[in-house]
Amino acid sequence: MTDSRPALGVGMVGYAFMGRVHSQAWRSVASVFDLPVRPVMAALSGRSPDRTAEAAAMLGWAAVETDWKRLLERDDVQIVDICTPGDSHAEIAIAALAAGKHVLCEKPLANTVAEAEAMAAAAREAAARGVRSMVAFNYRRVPAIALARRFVEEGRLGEIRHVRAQYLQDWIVDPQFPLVWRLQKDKAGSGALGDIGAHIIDTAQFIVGRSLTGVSALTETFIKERPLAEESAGLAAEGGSEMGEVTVDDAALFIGRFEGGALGSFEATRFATGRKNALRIEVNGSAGSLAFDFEAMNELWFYQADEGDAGFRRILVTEPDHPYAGAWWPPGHGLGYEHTFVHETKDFLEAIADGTDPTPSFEDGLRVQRVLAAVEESAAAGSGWISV
Ligand code: 4PW
Repeated sequence: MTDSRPALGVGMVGYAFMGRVHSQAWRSVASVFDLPVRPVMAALSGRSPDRTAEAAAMLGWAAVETDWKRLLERDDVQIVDICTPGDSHAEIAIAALAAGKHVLCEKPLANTVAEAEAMAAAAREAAARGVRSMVAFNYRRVPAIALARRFVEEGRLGEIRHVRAQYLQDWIVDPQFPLVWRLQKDKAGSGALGDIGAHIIDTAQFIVGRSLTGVSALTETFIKERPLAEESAGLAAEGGSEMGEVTVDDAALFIGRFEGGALGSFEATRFATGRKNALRIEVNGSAGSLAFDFEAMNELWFYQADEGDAGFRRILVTEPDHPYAGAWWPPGHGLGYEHTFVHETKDFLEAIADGTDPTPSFEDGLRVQRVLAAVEESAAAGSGWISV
């Protein structure tokens, strides 16, 4: 049987960790969700012909390009999916939008505010032509986080007073772990701050529906030099004997104030020994609280003051009426990291089909970028208050 839904061709740039997980999403989204369109994995772009061809065969891409600009010339590509380090996001995204391609771009949106501003301006101009763009803050699409957002929107937490967010990892605790691109400012923009701090900034602003207005921050680079990387894939790598300078933060901590007066505390670190991917957020409001930890991603903890002293109760976010969950398995059969990307591509494809602007938009990505810049400025100035 053939799928009669109109096809939208995807051209993806990059095939490392994010490229693999995005590929998995493009492969499965139309078989899980009843979409008005179906994605076709038209072409994968990477610099090395052999390695790109090998990745394309394994991940399910029909063709290979060794220059991303070729994707923009292809008639079978309507969507460009950017899975490269931040130093190339602006150039690729702006060119793709100008060529009339819808763009999905990995986070953080860019390496600098100036790049993010140019991307947001290009996205606004493209939207007027019906060309859509979205930044890949995938954690918004964790069912429990989307449910948390729903609870805040429904007013179940009352007035929001506190947001406590952490993103804790430990994959570079070993000083011998090599100097991969995520530890180089020219490629990544910043360290734990932009890579994982960006996620908690976006997640917090998404859940409470308010933006940060100012911050005071501390950053630290615990290990100043590391072996140069010989091989790297995802968050794993092999190093050689030559050393190089670490040019980004290992950890970033900051406090902030949200519009409306809520107070926030944020911690992003790759030095939380034993914590692998602990994106945690707790929100306290006048009528209740909620708490989430990605290491138990199918659960949302919820407290409602009018329930008396019952304490926090665990909601297993796998019910058919919970966000995204109904399309998958029966209640109790949980989801994983990769599903958040399936949800992201679903929402993106639906927005394209409906002719609406998907979120998080490049404007939302720019908003996060401004917070990242304010955190860096504050830390450099001895933790002084910086308005966003
Ligand atoms: O976006 C983040 C990455 O850059 C991820 O969600 C986790 O942290 C896994 O790798 C890094």
